[in-house]
Amino acid sequence: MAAEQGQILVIATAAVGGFTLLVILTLFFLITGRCQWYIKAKMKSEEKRRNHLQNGHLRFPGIKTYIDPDTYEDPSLAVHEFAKEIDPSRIRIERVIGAGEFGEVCSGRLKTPGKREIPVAIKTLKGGHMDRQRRDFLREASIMGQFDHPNIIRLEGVVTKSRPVMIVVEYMENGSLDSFLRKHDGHFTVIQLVGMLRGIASGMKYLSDMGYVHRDLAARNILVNSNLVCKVSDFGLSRVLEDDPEAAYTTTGGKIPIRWTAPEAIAYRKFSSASDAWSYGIVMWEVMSYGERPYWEMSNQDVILSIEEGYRLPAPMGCPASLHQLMLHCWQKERNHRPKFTDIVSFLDKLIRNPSALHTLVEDILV
Ligand code: ACK
Repeated sequence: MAAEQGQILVIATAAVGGFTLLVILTLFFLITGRCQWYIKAKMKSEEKRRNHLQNGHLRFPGIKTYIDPDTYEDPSLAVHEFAKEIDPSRIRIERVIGAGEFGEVCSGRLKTPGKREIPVAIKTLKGGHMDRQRRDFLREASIMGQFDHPNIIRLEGVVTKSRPVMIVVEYMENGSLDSFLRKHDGHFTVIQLVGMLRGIASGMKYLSDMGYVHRDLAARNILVNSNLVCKVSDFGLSRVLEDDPEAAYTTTGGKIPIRWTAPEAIAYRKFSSASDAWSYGIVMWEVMSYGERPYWEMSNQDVILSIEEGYRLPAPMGCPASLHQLMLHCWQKERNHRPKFTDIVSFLDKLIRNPSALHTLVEDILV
């Protein structure tokens, strides 16, 4: 009997011991497993955070946002993050095509890594420049290099490791839109002009989606290629305005191209995609009038006063009423009432698909 009891005791002790060990082991695996899961999850979220933060800049997956190169402590880091360094032996300069604030603009050829040669425009920084000039010059490349759109001028790369410092961009056979239109006064169909405007609006939609405000949208800052494709160019924030002969100093000390600029941007420097939409309306007027000067020979002060009193540019000769309506929409005093670039693109797309809507001219309504 005693022996039986002893046996039961041993079995019971062993069972309790075994069960306890099982519980301990289960707990141990659960805890270490959870720890590992927790560590893995933490690492993943850290990796995600690192992906969102590039060089201290917040990035969101799927939404590409523009990074102001001036937020880099060392601006040369910005240019190398956004622009490829080109070996100058790959560049063949052919001729001078113009003058920029920093030096000559040339046309030439760039040998691509596949050995094909492509036509390019080359902006050079003239010798004897200050560090500040070099930084301002390269700022444009740091901005352009962030964009990838058929209606934005494409950056091929930069030369910074040898002299002269250069910015190499795609070649646009027909040059600036304003002089191109003046040279070909009356030569295009309304549909061709609307096609050009559609391209510019599409480029501007891309820029506004990226959070980039151009501030100097004007026909002189649009380039045209041999297929009549228009591309937005001239990036560089304040530098653009320094460089623009149209930009005048305001009473608040800024330099602003008055005729192209929204009233709130002139009055208190409130630049936004909505002020770019005002400028877009002026570009529409320039295009439909084949490069006429907005407000003709009126002085800047008279332009400001007239706009304040409610005056708006009339429709250019032969301009469809629907396009003048769109211009007036872009020139609303209240900036939130102006169309977004996405609305402008869809409106122009509809006109292109249904050109009969372009037959009514403003002159027809007035008689
Ligand atoms: O009106 P344009 O012929 O076009 O004269 C000016 C000049 O250089 C000074 O800016 C021309 N230009 C600028 N960038 C380019 C480019 N990517 N392709 C062709 N021409 C250009 C501009």
